[in-house]
Amino acid sequence: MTIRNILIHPDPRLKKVTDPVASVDDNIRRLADDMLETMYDAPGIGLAAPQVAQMLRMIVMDCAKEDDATPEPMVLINPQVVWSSDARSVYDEGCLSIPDQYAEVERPTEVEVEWLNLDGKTQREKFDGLWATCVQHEIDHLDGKLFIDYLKPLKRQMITRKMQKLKREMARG
Ligand code: K1U
Ligand code: ZN
Repeated sequence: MTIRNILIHPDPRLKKVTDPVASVDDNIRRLADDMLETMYDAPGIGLAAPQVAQMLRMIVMDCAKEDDATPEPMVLINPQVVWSSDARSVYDEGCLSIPDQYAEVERPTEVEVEWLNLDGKTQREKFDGLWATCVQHEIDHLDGKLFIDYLKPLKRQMITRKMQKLKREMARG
């Protein structure tokens, strides 16, 4: 397993709509292992393939809360929201591609999602709480959408400028 480099906003790859996974093979299973390791190392509760420069519809998540909780890693290939609740909830979201920046985003409280698992079998599950927020945030990544796209333009610009500065500093080493 390898810890992959996480792209930092702004990056054109984070704005692209990604391609469906054509077949669930060993390359995809290796990528899933690497994405989970990268997510746990960051640390984060989710990660989408384009964040590690793989332009595929694939996400990983583990929103098991407490520090000593049993890990609940999930890999979702070609995930699709098939139902959303009318009820909406607000969560102070972060993003591994926008480090140290948080903002309130409103999304459906519950969603039902269909996806392929690592055996290529179709799965369907209803998510609520942090899992629902996270799965919607990750599926947005597959459509080139970031949580800052839900914010007012001025706030979005402010965060983008901070990230441009951070990337200049990182490049200087
Ligand atoms: O997609 C990502 O960039 C990962 C992101 C997922 C996410 C966080 C909050 C709301 C929705 C989606 C993160 O994991 S940011 C880091 C984070 O939230 C966290 C890190 C360590 C412990 C607990 C949370
Ligand atoms: Zn993110």
